[in-house]
Amino acid sequence: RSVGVIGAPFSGGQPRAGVERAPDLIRAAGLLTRLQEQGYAVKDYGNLQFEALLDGLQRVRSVGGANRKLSEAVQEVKRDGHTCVMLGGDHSLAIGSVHGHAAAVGDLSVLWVDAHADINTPLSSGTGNIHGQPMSYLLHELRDQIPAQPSFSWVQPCVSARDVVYIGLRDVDPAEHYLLKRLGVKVFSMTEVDQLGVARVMEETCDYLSDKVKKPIHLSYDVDAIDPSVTPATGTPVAGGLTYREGVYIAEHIAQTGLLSAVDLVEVNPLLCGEAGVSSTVSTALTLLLACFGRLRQGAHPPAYRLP
Ligand code: DIR
Ligand code: MN
Ligand code: MN
Ligand code: MN
Repeated sequence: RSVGVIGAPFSGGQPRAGVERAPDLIRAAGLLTRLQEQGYAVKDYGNLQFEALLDGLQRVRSVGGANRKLSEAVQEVKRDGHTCVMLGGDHSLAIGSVHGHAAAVGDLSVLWVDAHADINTPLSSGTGNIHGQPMSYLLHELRDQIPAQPSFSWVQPCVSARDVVYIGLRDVDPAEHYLLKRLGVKVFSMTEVDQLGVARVMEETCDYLSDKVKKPIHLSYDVDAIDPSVTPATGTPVAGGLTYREGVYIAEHIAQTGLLSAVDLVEVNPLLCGEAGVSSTVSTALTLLLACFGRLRQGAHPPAYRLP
C-alpha cells in the first residue's frame, strides 16, 4: 500500500496558461498527508522540469518531449512498486502517463472520465490542441492515423479499444464520434449516467473491464468531467457534468476493485476563475484522489481502535 506522486506542470497541450500550477496547489491542499492518514506510504517524486523549446503553435515538440520525460518517470514509480498518481498539467500528459504505465506493467484497462473523448487524431482535430488527442496516440487501432512526428517517435500504441471505458462525455466532435463507433468503444456519456445512474454505470464498467483477465486499471480523470458549477477552474468547461457525488462515487468504486495501478488528475487551471471557484475545484480534485485510495464517505477506523 504505497503511492508515488509525480507533478507534471505542463500546459503545452492547450492554449491557456495556468494549468501548470495545479500540482503544487493539489499538494498544498494536503494530498500527501491525507494519503498517509489513510494508511499509505507516500513518496513524492517532485515536479518534472520541462525544457522550453522553440516550437510551433501546437507545441508538438514540447508536448512530445514532456510526455517522453513523464513516461520515464511513471515507469520508475511503477518499478518502485507504487500506485502512481500523476498531477497535471493538461490532458496531453496522458500520452506519457499511460505509455509509461503500460511499459512497466504490460496490458492495461483505461477508464477515461472526461467531458471530452480526447480521441481526435492530429489530422481530425479542429483545434490542433493535443490535449484533445491523447487517446489517438495510445490506441493500437489508430496506429496508422498518426503521422510521423520526430518528437513522438518514442510512442508505441499500447492500449486496445476494447480495454477502454469512457464516462461523462458530453462534448464530442464528429470525427471523435465516428472513431468511437467504428472502434466499438464502451461509452457511458452523460445520457447513460442519467439513464442508468452512476451505480449501475460503475457496475457495468467493472464487469466490462474485468470480463476475461483482470488487467491493472489506469484511471485518467479530467476534472472537467465534473459539472462546472463545482469545478469551474478548468480550460474547457462544459455544462451538464457529473455531480460532485457522482464524481466521488466513480473513484470510490474503482478503489474497491483493488486493480487501480495509476491515476491522472488533470486540467485544473487556477487562472480561469475567482478564488472561490479555484478552491472548490482544488478541493474536489483532492477528494477524488482520496476516494481513489479507499476513502469512504461512511468514515473508517483502524482495526485496533478503542474508545478513549
Ligand atoms: C476538442 C475539445 N474536442 C478538441 N477537447 C478538449 O480540441 O479536440 N479536450 N477540450 O479536453
Ligand atoms: Mn481530457
Ligand atoms: Mn475534458
Ligand atoms: Mn464493480
